[in-house]
Amino acid sequence: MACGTALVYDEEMMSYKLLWDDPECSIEVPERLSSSYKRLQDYDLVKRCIQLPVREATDEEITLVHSHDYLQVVKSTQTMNEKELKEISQKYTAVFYHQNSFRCAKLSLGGTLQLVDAILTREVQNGMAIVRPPGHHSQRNQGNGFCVFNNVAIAAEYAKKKYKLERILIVDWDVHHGQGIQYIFEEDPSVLYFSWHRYEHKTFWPYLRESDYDVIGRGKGTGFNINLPWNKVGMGNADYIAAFFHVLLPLAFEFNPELVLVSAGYDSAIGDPEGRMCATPECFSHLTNMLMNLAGGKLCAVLEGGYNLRSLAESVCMTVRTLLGDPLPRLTGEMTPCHSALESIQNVRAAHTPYWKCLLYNEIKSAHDPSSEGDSQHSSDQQQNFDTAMFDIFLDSHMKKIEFAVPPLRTCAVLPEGCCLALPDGVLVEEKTATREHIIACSSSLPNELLEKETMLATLGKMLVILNKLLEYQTMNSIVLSPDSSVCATFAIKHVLASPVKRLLCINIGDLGILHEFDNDGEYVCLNICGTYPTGMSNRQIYLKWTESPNEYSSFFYIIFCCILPLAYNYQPDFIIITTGSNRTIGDKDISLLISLLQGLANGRILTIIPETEPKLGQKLVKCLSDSPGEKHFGPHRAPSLENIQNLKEKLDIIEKEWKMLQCSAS
Ligand code: Q9C
Ligand code: ZN
Repeated sequence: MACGTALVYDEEMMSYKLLWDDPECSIEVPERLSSSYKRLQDYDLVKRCIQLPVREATDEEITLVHSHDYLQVVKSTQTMNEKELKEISQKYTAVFYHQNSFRCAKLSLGGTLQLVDAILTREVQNGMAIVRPPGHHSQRNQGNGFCVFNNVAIAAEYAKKKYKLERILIVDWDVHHGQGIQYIFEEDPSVLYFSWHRYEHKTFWPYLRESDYDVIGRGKGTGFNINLPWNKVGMGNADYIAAFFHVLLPLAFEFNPELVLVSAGYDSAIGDPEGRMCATPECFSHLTNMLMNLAGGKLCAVLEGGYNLRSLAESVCMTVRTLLGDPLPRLTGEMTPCHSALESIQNVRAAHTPYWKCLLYNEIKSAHDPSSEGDSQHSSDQQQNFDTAMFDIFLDSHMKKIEFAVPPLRTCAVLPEGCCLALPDGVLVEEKTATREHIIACSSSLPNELLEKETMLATLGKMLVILNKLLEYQTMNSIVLSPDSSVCATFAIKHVLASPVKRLLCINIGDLGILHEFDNDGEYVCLNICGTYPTGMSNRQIYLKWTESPNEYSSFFYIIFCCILPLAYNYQPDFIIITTGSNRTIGDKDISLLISLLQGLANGRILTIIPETEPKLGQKLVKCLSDSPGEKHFGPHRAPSLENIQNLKEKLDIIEKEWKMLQCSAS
């Protein structure tokens, strides 16, 4: 079984640089690599990765995408003098060549292909290549935007050819449009290309009409090119996360890729002089985590841009840390996407509506007109007077506040007597139990007769031990197989609310009897997903109806991205309790996917409570919670039913005023 995270790095790729004065190219410096690597070492991340050596890419590999003529040009730069190098560079746009450019470009591409091989031969689960020159701007016949060979595009062609892959997703989170990748796959439905980019209505480099949202691919590739132009600077965490929920992820899950390639540019992070955006380094942990749930976790991140050395290094570390499976740092700040971001998101959704089943019901959405909302204009003013030193000071204090703690235990389990789950590494079965008096003291909210059952007391006793471990962050997450989910959940909710935890999120799947009577007067957020529900509902006690037909592919990803995750990210809980009850209308795989994605929140602090009569579900969830290798196979999916969508949109109408991350689709 594939496990482990690979890291590709070689300092030889620092052996080229800009030789003359050119303000347009001066930011692409060798230190981009060393400062990223140094930071990875500082955080002890390098030694936790499997280091892969780079190699030179072959002519045959380079010409998977580039012309022989262009290859000859790059080859010829090896023996040029400075004057000739400058002349040849000026034939292209925003790119510079050096005597070592060809060698480094071959290592950069070869390193990327080494990573693809390691992932697709299952030597590793995922990985990152810290390479330069970058690739996503380069085209069949030319270099462009610091890029010599198109590493990620060639990686996709290579994977198609060598491993017979039929569906590859490329996510380009660099702040520039990877027009090179777009041109290469424009007519190719086997590669889904997503790029967001600073655009400002075509006034930002590379100033292309074809970077706009309505350029969606051609011929057989129509619908497989997704452009999300940012028309303002200052986009932040909420905007990026909203773009993932409302554009990329639903389409990516419907596409069901066999491999995810990330054009991982960090000029989209805060402090970058090119991007002038505001997303903090932790945001990249969350983007990475969400993509790790596609393609069975086969994710290959390849460095592109990123010119603020501090921000770049921290963001690279966040990506690698997440690939390794560490708990994610929490996102801070107001989770409200700005008006301009919502407009771009709506535009690209509308442009793709004819091509994706999950967007089919776009127009059913109640009219939400973002122009009527006066709030959430961004800090673009702050971005007008750009001052690198100011961002360094910000970043210093910001990084100090981030919690990197990894709890000593990953998963604690409470299992009934005689239950035999196959327990993966990192799972501890709780044997300690709290005293009868202690349990009773903590159960004032429960009817006494419930505590009379010996098995119930035994479960609550162990759960109490686990709850305290969770609250002290001695364990990251936990699972309880219980004789009665609703009793356990009620007990757990009370206990957590009595602790310093400020924001508790409960997600109940199926019927949970007494929980429905347990009054939630706004102390926490409770999301119920069931087949039937009461009529009353508030912003904090939410009832959603969603029914999956068994024996069919599932469409649950739809409600996850359009509702559950936006709400959860909006709320930013400190603690999550997930409970399943009887008559659930959601399958085992769907609950696994949900839990896998929710682990991005609350530092992964999740308590899962399921009925002891469901050991098969327990087995799946324990693997998912403990991050067992090879467990993230969730696809393929199907389109949601009209009935489910209608039920959902009715409810969304009520709560989207409070939960700004829900606002998404076209009116
Ligand atoms: N101030 C990459 O990030 N210069 N390439 C634009 C506008 C070109 C970026 C000048 C930027 C190229 C890989
Ligand atoms: Zn860039």
